[in-house]
Amino acid sequence: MQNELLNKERFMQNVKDNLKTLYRRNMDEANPQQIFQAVSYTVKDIIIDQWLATQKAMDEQDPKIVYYLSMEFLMGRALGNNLINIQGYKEVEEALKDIGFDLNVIEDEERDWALGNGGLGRLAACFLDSLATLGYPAYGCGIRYKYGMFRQAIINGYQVEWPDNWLKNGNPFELKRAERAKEVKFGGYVRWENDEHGHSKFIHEGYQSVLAVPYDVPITGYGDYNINTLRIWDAEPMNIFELESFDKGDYQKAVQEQNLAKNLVEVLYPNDNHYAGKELRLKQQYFFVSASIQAAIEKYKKKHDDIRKLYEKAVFQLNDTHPSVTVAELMRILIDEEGLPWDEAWEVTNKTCAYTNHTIMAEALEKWPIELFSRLLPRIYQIVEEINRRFVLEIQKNYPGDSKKIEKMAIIYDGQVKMAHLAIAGSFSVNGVAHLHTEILKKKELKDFYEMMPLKFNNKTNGITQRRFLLHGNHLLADWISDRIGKEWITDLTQLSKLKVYAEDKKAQQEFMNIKYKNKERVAKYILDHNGVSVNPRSIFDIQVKRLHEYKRQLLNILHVMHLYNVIKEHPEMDFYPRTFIFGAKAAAGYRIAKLTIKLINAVADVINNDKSIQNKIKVVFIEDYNVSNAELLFAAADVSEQISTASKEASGTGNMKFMLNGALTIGTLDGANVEIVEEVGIENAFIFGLTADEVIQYEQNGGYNPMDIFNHDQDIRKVLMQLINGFYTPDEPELFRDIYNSLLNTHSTSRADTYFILKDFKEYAHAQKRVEEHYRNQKAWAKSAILNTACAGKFSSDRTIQEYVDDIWKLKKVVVDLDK
Ligand code: 26Q
Repeated sequence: MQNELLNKERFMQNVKDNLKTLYRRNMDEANPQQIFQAVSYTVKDIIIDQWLATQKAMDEQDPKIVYYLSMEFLMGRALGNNLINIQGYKEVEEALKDIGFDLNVIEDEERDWALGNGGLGRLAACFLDSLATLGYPAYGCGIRYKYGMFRQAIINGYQVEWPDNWLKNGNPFELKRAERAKEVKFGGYVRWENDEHGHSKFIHEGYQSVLAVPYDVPITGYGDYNINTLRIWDAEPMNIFELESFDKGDYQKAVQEQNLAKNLVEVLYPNDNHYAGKELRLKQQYFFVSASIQAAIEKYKKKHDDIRKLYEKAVFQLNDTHPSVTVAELMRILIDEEGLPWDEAWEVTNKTCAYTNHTIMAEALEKWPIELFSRLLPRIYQIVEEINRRFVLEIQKNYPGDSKKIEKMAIIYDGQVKMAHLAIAGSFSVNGVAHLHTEILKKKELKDFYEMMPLKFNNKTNGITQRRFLLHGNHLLADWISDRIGKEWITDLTQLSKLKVYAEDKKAQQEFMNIKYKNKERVAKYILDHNGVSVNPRSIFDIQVKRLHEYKRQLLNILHVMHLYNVIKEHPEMDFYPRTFIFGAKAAAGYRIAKLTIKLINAVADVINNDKSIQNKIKVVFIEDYNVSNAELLFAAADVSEQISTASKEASGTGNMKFMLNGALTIGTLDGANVEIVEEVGIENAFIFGLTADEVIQYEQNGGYNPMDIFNHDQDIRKVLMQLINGFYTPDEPELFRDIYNSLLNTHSTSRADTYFILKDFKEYAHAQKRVEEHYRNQKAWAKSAILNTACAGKFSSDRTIQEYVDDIWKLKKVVVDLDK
């Protein structure tokens, strides 16, 4: 085995022992789930030693630690990833094969850890992987939701949500750390009191408490022995005994505290890029922030007595505004518990917190009503008020007499607490997640803040981990690459540029396309098993997988499919390269138009897939329950990557990078990181279309455009749009898609028509799709472009992103772990 800690015989012996201990079974009696559990415990055993060694090294070296605070960690599955990282995947695969088990099947026994919605949550997971691989000391801090992202079923074409009871079979990799529990307080009131020295002191009374109990999960890095920790918090009632003792009097409170603990971590909010001002959500935020900050300070104080130097040993990175109550919670602890005066506390806070912005969508901005915020977190609210008072003074000093600035920048305004403003005021760094996104923040969304504090602003273009999205998800391509350029790419993705010399090599092109074909066969089988639809792996696999959102424009994609279908029906003789359009998307449970779009995709799929007359030229497939695990398969099998958001709306995107890495060509707008993808691979190896971000912003400033002009003049578009309301796809319910039709053509009280410029971009999109087809017909040209996409993906490793965070923001040093110590 490559990992000297792994010995095949010993490994299998441990699996056998674990089977006995856990299930009283022998190998030949065990089912796949039991094997999964036994193998996972065996892997955990190996990891534990390295984890201990890392802890020991951290203790001795006392490094600065980054605490990555995030409401979401979309981890996917752990087993395969851990095997990859400890470099034992192939060996364990063989060992299991010897006893008649397929590792792939065993891996499928693990439920996805779906503790996140989409991009932001998956980014956090990639960052943990890179931090561990690079050897930087880090904690991921989050919530151990009992139910993660809902499981999606498609019934009669509609999305149906099922609870994700991911912990049902237990979680072999987690470790409960009851001894590290922390108390978190909600509600009540605050009063003043003088202490023995006559100093006034805050007393918080009448509150409800919950006990935050951490579960630690080991985060393996590739190859190295450094194991970091993901710490996710569960909630338990503080005073479990009080319920039984009626004489204590406060029976009511005890019941309330029980309920609070039960509800707090019950479920992940399934909104992506959309803020819903739910009280429980704010409770979740404060709950995990307070527990995490308390734990970090406790750790610091074990070794250091001067709390004013906290920033030398800790940095809190806020993953969007969701944990931005950190700023106030840290102030509370520094002032109320550590006794610092305000100014000193503020300096410490400001040197310890950093904020990442992930969106410019106005509807995603978190604003909490003062009433709710102050009732739930009375002391925290007082502190936010004081932060705001001082911040407003600062604004006035910079812009004397300019009341507009205060209106736009204040933290508390118009009855609301603006979390982004709190995060910016309290942080030393504010970053966007792709070059274009950061520029838009500086020039538009956060212009006033940028002008007042330009030095805080910086860009960190997102990245992805090649260990999961190539090495694990695409074994064939990974091996092919290693055969050509060695294995260094696994920890240095820029090495991929060495593949450029193969772009025009006939044999390499053949091999590359063959691998793609095999991966397409694998997905074709998945589709046959799950959808009962047979698709041709020789057709172009054109894939759009991401959360369903109007700005991501799945609607543009399906309207274009409807158009193609019309064209093929009208011109059956026309040459048309067969195409399989694959969609995967979850819609937030309350997002009506998004759910209707899913129904539309499925209705179109039903008609087209069953129309014999078009001779399988088009197939449309909706992948049920899109998640990290089936994503890995899909990226590996894609020819075409759909990245077609309205320019300026997608902060970065990360799926775009995963497709590119696996040799898919992008059809997309100049939005988010697409801009940088094209910079790397060359515009001739992608299909770029549509309005630019500047143009979109221009239109928006002028009140939009009139989609009716397009409707009136373009018969192709008109025909497609009429099919939304004439029962073409749903004869029993001709009006079914009326709302989609209206969203494109009618101005509403809340929004103008075609807010996302779908009709405006339609023609150019259709034309770009024609270019896709022409390019694909030339297999050599396509293979060259595909190889170049992989070869030019080096920039998009999260290793690069993390190194930039370390150099510019966190200033961390690597931990050196010596296993023999
Ligand atoms: C906020 C308040 C209440 C409930 C939910 C939310 C909420 C939850 C999730 C708001 C936003 C999100 C998720 C946002 C997100 O995933 N943004 C994406 O982040 C990626 C990583 O930076 C980018 O690549 C994507 O462009 C961006 O859309």
